[in-house]
Amino acid sequence: GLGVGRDWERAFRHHTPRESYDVVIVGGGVHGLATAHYLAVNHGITNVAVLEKSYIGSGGSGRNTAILRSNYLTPEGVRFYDRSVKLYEHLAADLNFNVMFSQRGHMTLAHNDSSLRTMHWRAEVNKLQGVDSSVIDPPEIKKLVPYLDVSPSTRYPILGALYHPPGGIIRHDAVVWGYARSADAHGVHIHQKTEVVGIDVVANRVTGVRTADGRRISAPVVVNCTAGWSTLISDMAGVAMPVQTFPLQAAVTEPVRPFLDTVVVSGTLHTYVSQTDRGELVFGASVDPFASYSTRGSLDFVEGLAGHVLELMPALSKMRLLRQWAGLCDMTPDYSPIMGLTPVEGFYVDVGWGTYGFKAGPVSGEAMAACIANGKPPEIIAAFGLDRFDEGRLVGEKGAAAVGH
Ligand code: PYC
Repeated sequence: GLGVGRDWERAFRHHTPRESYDVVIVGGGVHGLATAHYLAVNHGITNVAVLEKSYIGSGGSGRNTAILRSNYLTPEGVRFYDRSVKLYEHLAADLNFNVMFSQRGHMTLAHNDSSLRTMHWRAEVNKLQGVDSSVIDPPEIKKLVPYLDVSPSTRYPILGALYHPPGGIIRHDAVVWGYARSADAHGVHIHQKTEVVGIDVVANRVTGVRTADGRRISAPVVVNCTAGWSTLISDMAGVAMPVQTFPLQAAVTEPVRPFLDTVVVSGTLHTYVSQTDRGELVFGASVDPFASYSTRGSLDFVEGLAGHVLELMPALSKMRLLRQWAGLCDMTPDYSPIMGLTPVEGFYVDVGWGTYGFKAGPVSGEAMAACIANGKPPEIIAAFGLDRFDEGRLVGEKGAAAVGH
């Protein structure tokens, strides 16, 4: 049995880096790989390198809780994430790779009048953008998630929920591998263990990058698709980003019989939970309360998480946690991303994802590829430019966060 798979073809090839590429993408997560895929497939731009300092998907793409949704608060955000859900819906067919998207529904609980008001607000904005969301009451919630304690005697009684049927979960690693395989098949070079340590800029124009192994790779276009390190990479090009980096922790239990068909989120109790196809419960919370680059788990996090989860679903008290981990979230002042051109010609950014990055992978790749090919941001990301911070055009998306930050 151990020999099975030994002769499988590699999903993507190893190449010696060229001396120059038309486009260098920094960061081999879902954003970088999707950008490479859509550059090749939608625009015929294939002389592209993706440089990843570790292994592909080793950052936020492999550390998130795999939740997809488009039930945001601003019209710009709803349109953007809806396009991502639509791309995810046919991604398995587009990539010929099973990404296991399960549109099982997404429910955000309201435990007080002000969050119920926000749920109504989001539902109305969603409907106006053609996205399926509505506010449901405790008996409907109980029908969808029988294990939830909806009684009025809890510390934070459940008053209602924003219910979003198109939301769900996906196999996040498969999304990374599928985009990598497709980009590679179209001629893109993926270089793992290739850390960018410098970006060359001459007369306000990008000319290439330098790597930790001493190479200089020239390119007229460099795209920052990193998370966690986005400020450090942008600083190399002399572009300051209004971003602060915080760890976000998550944990997974032992597998049990399927009983939870819906993604459940509680902002008040700072937690979200879903059940994977293998039967494990995946939990997350809000970002850690201090800026840091640590990706270690903490006891403080699991203690708080366990207490909050048991307030929602007391029947889980005997379940054992198997693993915990953390990823890095680049928070912007308005909780919307920073995408598109920068003051340095040829230097593009796709950063500032906070806790929303994984679900935006496909639409970001599609939009960044169009931005690079046409030299200007497509309409769907026009609101997310870096210049909005100078011009006071913020896109406040904090109200759509799964949990408080
Ligand atoms: O925004 O859905 C979300 C989310 C889940 C985990 C982190 N963010």
